[in-house]
Amino acid sequence: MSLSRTLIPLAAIAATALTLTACSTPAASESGDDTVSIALVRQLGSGDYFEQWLAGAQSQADELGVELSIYNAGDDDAQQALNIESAINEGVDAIVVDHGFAETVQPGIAAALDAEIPVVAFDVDAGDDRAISVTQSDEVLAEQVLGALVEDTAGEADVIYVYVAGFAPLDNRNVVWESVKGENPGLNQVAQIGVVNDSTASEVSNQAKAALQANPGVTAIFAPYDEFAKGATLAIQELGLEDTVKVYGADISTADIEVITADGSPWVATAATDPANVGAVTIRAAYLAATGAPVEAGYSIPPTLILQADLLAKKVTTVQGLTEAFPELKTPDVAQVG
Ligand code: SR1
Repeated sequence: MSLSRTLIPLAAIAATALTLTACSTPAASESGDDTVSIALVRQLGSGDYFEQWLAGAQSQADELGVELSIYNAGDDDAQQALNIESAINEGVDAIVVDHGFAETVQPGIAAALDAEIPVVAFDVDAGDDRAISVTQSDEVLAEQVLGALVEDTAGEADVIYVYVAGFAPLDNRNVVWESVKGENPGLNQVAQIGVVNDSTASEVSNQAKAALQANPGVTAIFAPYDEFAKGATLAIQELGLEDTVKVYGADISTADIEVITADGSPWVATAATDPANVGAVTIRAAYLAATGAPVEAGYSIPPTLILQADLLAKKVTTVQGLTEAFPELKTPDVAQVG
């Protein structure tokens, strides 16, 4: 498993922001170094979502003059726990824990908080009220896209569900799926598939193909993570089932938009935030905490339902175009600095 750690130097652009905040940074003032340092400890870094999220986080860090250390456990949970320890030993001003399993990250999060290092937990159950949480309103996200599934199928469909337990956002979306099934007895989950690793899309594609072949009556796949949705889409295309089976996904990227808007694509709906925006919000929350500024206990970024038909009608081809068409995807006032 890979471990990458990158130290990003202070960007010149940050000088003004640093002048305003340096004196209130406990760790920075102790060491006599004015630079605010944040460690980003990730469980996984591959895939469109995580790459875009990092781009937004990095760009926000650069803008604020933050020195961002990036630890990527590459899907190795034990490594992620060790990386939290390393971040604590590094003496950073704040730690962002990005995804991971509760049992592997909670001891490290508690240790960081005990050491008076603020922790921002993105999409992970920190298990400690002292941590600041950032989420994407997963319940709303699942409700939005499942609303489209129920509307398109009139609540009557054999459905393949893609899910891996233990990831907080997927678990939260799963609660909604269970409730939607309860409210729509005509929705029949005929198979559950799923894997999360560095090859999620291709492995889910193989699983989806097998599940589709075993269940010829399927008309919908609920795949609430874009790597899942890409895998499901590919499986349907390879089996030539685009006219009968539709994909209801989550997340968005320029590559996803290309898949959704391709001729005859079965991926008809997704519910999403702008991942780069969420990365930026997370860094701002960590910066506020690191500098002793007022910070909320948690931030929830609202998602938007994005239909294939809307993308086609609005001629959206990139995430940049998407944020122009759906300006609510930008949330500059959430965890505002200064
Ligand atoms: C493996 S968890 C994947 C999810 O994390 C983020 O919340 C994204 O929305 C993605 O769907």
